Amino acid sequence: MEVAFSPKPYYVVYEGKRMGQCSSQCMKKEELEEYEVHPFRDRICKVFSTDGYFTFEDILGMASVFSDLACPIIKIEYAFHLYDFNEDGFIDEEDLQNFFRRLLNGKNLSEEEIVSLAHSVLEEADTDKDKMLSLLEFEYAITKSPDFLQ
Ligand SMILES: [Ca+2]
Ligand SMILES: [Ca+2]
Repeated sequence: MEVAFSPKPYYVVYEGKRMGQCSSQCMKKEELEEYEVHPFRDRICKVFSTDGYFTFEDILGMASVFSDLACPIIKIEYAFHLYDFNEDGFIDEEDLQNFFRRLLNGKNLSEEEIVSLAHSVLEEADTDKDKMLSLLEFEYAITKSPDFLQ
């Protein structure tokens, strides 16, 4: 079965309450619980599900990406979609601020620190200086610092 990355992003609205109404082919709510504490849970649901539901294929796709055996490039491409909060195909400074706000939630970082962190990451990774990270720039940055994906 083809479970490789599809470049077509899913523009679906995720409704958490629908999760419990899935048919038997869908993932049960309990099976998703390990993702509930994930700071990007809503993005994971959005990127991987179809119309807010998890079909069997969606779950296979998600499992294949989160698997240790998954090709790093596929993981990076999914991460790119997860972190592209405004879904414009690039990761800009606002996306990065969103990312750090979620990732460092509860770490008592001030808004200024988040903004400056996002700015310095963008500065470093934005090789063509257009103030946005393309998939290629993102891949390159991740490859240099694999911890970023964790
Ligand atoms: Ca974006
Ligand atoms: Ca760029």
